[in-house]
Amino acid sequence: MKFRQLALTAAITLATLGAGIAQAQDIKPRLIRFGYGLNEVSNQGRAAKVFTDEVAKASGNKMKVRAIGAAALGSDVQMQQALIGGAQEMMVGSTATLVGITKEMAIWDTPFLFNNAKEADAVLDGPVGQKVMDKLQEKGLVGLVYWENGFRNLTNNKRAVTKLEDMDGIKLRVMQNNVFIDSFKTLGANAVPLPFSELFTALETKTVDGQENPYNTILSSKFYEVQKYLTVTNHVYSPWIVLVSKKWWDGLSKDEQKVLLDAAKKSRDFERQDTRAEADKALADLRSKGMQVNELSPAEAGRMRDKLGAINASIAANVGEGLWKEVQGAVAQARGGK
Ligand code: KDG
Repeated sequence: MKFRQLALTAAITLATLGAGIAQAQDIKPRLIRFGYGLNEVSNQGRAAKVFTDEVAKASGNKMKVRAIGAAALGSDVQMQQALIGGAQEMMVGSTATLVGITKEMAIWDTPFLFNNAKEADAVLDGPVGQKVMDKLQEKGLVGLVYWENGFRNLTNNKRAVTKLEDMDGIKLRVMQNNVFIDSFKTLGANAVPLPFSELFTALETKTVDGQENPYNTILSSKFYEVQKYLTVTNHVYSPWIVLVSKKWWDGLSKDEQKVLLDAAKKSRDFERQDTRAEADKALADLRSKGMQVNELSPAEAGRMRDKLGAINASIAANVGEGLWKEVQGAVAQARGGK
């Protein structure tokens, strides 16, 4: 009799344990790989952590984000392809590297489009920013929000750039994007398109002489170790964009999609605040690390603006006159015009 009782008890225990594991497996969290290109200790890395925490909190840990930085999952372009194929769930990267997928993204590369962050936020978060973002869906990507990469400035190892002629012959790495290639060719540089993940090595081995990025990136990517001169140009405002694989997104419930969108918006607000706070002190940090910093004189800045204005017509032709005019109108409205 005793043996039968023992056997029955063991059977009930195993069944309960099995049900427990099965139940635990039923609520196994949905894993989300979120790739990005900068170091973990950067504005991009800090905002990715905020996104990770917000998703866990809002989903009751049913959705788990693994934020993977330093281009460990690939360059922007490689991650974009992984999202389109469904091999990776999410990423954040530059809108400029999306132009091979959605040509309208090139509108955000227009030199001197925005004068300040207020204008950028108003246009990117407004109807036309959403319209450009929605264009991605037909190519297998879902854009959630824009983050701030920031206003871009010039660094190089050849000479201080105090006038346009100083750009002549500088081998300048640019993003893989025709607007950036055309812009710096127009300014007299030898534009060399390279993925961000290859940039530090290219500078270190003198494959290229210089590059252009916001202060935050110059600091967090330690470009000051391999770059001597920094010229303040603020020649273009660069957005980042948080992207989801549409293949994967379409398989989520509406509640799960809402969790991701709400978390993305919270990460955007944090990222902009964090990036701007860091940018305010980054220039002083770069000086303290030995970079020789100069600002273009108003006359030379005006010459650069005039020279770069020449490529606006090709941008408008590429993205479509309608979108060009709509964005210009949104900028004018944000600037307080009509
Ligand atoms: O993930 C890093 C990329 O977004 C990169 O585009 C940043 O501004 C950048 C650059 O110069 O490539």
